Amino acid sequence: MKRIILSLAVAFSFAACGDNGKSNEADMSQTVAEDTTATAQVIASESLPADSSKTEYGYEVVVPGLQIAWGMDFLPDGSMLITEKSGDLIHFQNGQKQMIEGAPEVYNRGQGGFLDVAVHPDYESNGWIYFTYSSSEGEGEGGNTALMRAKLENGQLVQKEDLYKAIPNSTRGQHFGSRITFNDGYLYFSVGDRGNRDENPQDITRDGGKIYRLNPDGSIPQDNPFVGEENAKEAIYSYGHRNPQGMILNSDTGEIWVHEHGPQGGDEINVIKKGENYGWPVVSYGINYDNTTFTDETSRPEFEDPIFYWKPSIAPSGMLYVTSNKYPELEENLLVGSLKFQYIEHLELDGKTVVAREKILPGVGRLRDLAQGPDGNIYASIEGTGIIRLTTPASEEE
Ligand SMILES: [Ca+2]
Repeated sequence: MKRIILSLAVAFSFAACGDNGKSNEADMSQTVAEDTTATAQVIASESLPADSSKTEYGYEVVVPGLQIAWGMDFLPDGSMLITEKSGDLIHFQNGQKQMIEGAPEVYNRGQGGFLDVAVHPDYESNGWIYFTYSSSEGEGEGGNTALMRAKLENGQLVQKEDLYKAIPNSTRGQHFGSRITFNDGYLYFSVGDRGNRDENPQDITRDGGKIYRLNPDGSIPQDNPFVGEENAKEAIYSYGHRNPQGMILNSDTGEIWVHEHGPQGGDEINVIKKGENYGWPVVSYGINYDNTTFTDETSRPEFEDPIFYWKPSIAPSGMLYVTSNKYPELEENLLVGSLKFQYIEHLELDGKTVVAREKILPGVGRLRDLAQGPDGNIYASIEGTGIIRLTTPASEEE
């Protein structure tokens, strides 16, 4: 279901008319008439208190004995690929964990390490598996986020291809991103601002604080928004992000959505649009974690507003757009993991508007990732516990 709502960006444009002289009412009405993809209004979590879930969800531990399983995805046979942040790549098949040989060497520092894994949607015909991880390849001390693809044969990664490496390397431990998602034949992945918010997110000639779009072989789509711009990183699809650690294809709208781990009170959900700037750190709903402020502005006409932000922050990690009919109340809704409050947040959607929130499995542990298996079940990665399957009273009777 799609609804067209006058966006707050337009409202702010009106407010800003007198200041920048660039806008006038005629231009604005033009914008409203043409912009049929206007984003929904900005919803604050404060306006939607999260209740306990209506359904009494439970869980079963499916893969025990993991530390920080940062990413997971499924092969068509239902077996699971799992990254351990410290560097292990695990194939979980028929109840057994098998270490995959030949995993990339990771720079395991702070928030960096082995990050996401994603199986190509046409895996059965092409066999490609994609990974993001922090890598020390290239010049300079430290590391930055890299994207690789490879095939899995006899418990080993083969035909490894380095597709992207963000530069420069940095010894800072913050904000590597990273998630991988496919849409419409393209691969999208995220790199956080690497703890350098003043230089990276607003500069398209630098990596960091970006969503990237590539062809699955790593080449740059010629209709990427900054192709041909001087010194631009042509893989960039959108910019002005902080640390996106959740990314999904909303299969209802056909859009890539990300959440980004924000400053204190500034975690956001953004609908990704080609070439747009999401404002970090010029605008934000948050403040620094030491309670000092860095901006008084929450929105500007030239930036894309989030559709939702959390205040207080939940420290989001992992996101899932549920398409399975095994969980009727979750279908076509979002699930987001909370590292800080240790539960799964269910965000009920009406189009692009979050209309309700609830807490699933409160106290379960620090959530890293969420995924839906080919069996239609929902899985979550919990630090120190492993991979769990979300159950309902109905599924437990089966
Ligand atoms: Ca933003």
